[in-house]
Amino acid sequence: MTVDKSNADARRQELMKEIERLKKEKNAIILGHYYQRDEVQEISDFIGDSLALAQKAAQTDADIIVSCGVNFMGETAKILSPGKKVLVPDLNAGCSLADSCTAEDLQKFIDENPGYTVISYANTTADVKALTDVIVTSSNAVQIVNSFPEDEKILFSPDRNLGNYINSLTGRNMRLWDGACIIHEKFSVEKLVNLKKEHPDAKVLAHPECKKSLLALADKIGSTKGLLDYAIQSDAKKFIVVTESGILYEMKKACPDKEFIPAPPDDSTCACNECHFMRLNTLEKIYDCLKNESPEITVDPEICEKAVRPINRMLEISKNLGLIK
Ligand code: CIZ
Repeated sequence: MTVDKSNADARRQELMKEIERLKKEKNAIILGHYYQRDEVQEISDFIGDSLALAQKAAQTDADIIVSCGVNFMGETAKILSPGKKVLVPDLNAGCSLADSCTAEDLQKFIDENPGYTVISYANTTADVKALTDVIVTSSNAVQIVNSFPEDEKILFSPDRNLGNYINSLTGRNMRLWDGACIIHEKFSVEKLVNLKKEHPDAKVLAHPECKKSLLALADKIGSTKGLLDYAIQSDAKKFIVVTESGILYEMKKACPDKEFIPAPPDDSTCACNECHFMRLNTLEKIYDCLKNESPEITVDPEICEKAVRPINRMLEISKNLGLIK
């Protein structure tokens, strides 16, 4: 082992120990999204998709939540736990998709389309949630849209790829906000076709935030949790994964005997597709934010009150449909 590597390992161990100490001292928990760096997932108390994490946080009696993901995830945690302090390791962790739809612009879209029900993906800011009738996630969107009468006029924000995918499965004609996640848009069809040729025995797992041309090549389309569950239950031994490559950490942990190959983006020689914003969170920054109790995510209490309604409506519909208990 080189001196540099052993120094880095020692620092990592020291940070992990200090983070554990601060967590106990401050009655804090760490939420880690599936797209986080491996070491951030390793130190997290809960790992999951954005909504599952926010719900977990609301169920604990922790005083402090450290949300390791992107900012809208911290906001969702705050909306569901307004009495708790929500910290994020790096306030620069924005989200291209959430940021593609401001509340001001969505309000214009709503005003131009009177009489429409507004359905938004959970990957939105608190302000956008406050203008929404029902929130959906990529795991329940199809069923929730289908729970509305066939002639319901629906505006869907902010992801056009997910919106198109839902329209194709439900036969609806929802009007779509023209937003997208820069990471999921970046996957290359040509490189995926080549990868499939190299690994003909691999199943392709793709997230519905990807373009239609990529989804057409998938064996399974699903949310992060849906793809993970599919990989666990499948008899296949090899998978090509077409979503942010952080999910491979959990996939490999859950299925050590299976092989996971990240699908490459079209604009680089890099083999995997990483979200720069998600990767801003590091052990150093988690330690600093716990120590200093900053940066903190705050949401205007009035917005919190409005934004929780479409989330609760989603949970209520999901319960009625038997999707959750
Ligand atoms: O909402 C999430 O956590 C994301 C980004 C994707 C998913 O499918 O869970």
